[in-house]
Amino acid sequence: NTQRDAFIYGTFPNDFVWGVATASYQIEGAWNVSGKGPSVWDTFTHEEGNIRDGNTGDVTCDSYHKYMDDVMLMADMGIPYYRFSLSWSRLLPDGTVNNSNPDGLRYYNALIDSLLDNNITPMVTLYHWDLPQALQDRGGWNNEDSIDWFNEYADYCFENFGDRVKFWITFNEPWVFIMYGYGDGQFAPGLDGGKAIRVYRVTHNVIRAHAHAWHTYDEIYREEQNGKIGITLNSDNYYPYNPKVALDVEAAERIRQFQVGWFAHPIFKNGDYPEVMKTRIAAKSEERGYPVSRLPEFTEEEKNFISGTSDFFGLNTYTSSSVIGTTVEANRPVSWETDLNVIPYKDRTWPTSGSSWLRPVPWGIRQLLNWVSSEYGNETEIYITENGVSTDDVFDLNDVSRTKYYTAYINEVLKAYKIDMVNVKGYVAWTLMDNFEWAAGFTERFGLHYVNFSDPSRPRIPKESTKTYSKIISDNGFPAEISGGSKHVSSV
Ligand code: GBH
Repeated sequence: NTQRDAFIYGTFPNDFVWGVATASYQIEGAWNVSGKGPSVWDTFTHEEGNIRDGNTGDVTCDSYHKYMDDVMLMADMGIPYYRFSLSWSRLLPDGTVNNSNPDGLRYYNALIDSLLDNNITPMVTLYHWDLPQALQDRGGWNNEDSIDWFNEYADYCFENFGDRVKFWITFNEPWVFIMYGYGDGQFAPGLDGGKAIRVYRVTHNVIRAHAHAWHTYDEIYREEQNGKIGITLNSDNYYPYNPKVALDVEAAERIRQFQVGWFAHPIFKNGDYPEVMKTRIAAKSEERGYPVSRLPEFTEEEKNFISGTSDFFGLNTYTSSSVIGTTVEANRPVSWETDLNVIPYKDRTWPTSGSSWLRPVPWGIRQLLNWVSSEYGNETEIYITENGVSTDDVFDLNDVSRTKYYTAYINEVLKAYKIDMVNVKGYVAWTLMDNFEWAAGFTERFGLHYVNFSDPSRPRIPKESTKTYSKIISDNGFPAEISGGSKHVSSV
């Protein structure tokens, strides 16, 4: 079932952060104008066969030209925070600070200023997957120099925007762009055959790049700018298929460690990978005749440098998955999956959405919040930096499934906060408007606003769910009914 405990009434703390999110490549368009350099996503979408409907982000929502419309949509909804990402190659066309693009600076300055004029607080992601192509040509995240490239770019952003931006996210979902981009090639830069070795090396660089940028902020900017900086990780709520079977319980914990712990254990704990990854990958490497473990090692100095480098835990989550444990070793080529060795299982009774991987399971977000809190300590502030649902109906203004999804999921976040005392500080909905959904192109719609991609002026129209989400925000949750007052939709 998808509903465990009954709907509850109650509100979030007064300083709870409410927002909507987008990402540069998914909304900006203007891929080659005003001095922008190409990113790996420009290259990837321009190559035939990579995107479901053959589409690209060349124009998408055209937010490069229409950002004022976006700000107005949020103002109309009463949205207090806007999470967006910066296009690295719009700011630094060849990826380096040797060549900066004044129009890129002007664009983000104008966006940030109009947000602030409308009382919307920016939350800025530095990296939402669109690496400058010029850096990919030098090996991208597989090159250790990427640690310095990212640090210089981050420094440039803190310096130019940090007077007004007080909430920074270094990386959005590193697991996704590493596994899909450098593992099997479904996402840019489209490299396959990397799941045995490359994904581990790339992660090793990305974690150090994250830590380096955090230290730069901490040492050079924090005192004057007074903001927060952290990382956003993604996970389904993985839980044991049968909670009474020890093998399943272990399998669920193992996949959480392999997906979330891979990044979070070093960053939030002791600077090092989870024990279960170290042991299993070493053993399986030896078994298959590798001279050393495929999982690289951090030096003691690096461990000290990495641990404690996130001011909050950014969490993106959309769905749940159960997992079945097994002792049979998979007889497939060595990979992250065979190192992990669990059998994922999706409950077919759950409702569907516009995306095959996404089935709404509201209680999953509460379970996952509880796991993050107990694993990384309840002093760790958690921000849900993405949560939302898609439809495959591209023109769905009366989006009942989305209205239900937000109501039910946010109510589960409220349970985590009020009943379980989880330290959850904010909730950001994905997404402000329909946009370029990566390899799915424009076939899956996650927006609170409909966008007509056939109309050159890219009009945005609010869907029904905007009203629901606006009301939750202005109520700061689900206040108890006052007699004669308005009644909340609680039928989920
Ligand atoms: C997030 O990724 C992203 O941060 C955001 O940009 C994106 O628009 C949003 O969620 C919605 O997808 O096609 O079966 O191989 C969420 C993690 C990873 C989930 C890739 C879908 C592809 C599954 N996503 N995955 S499949």
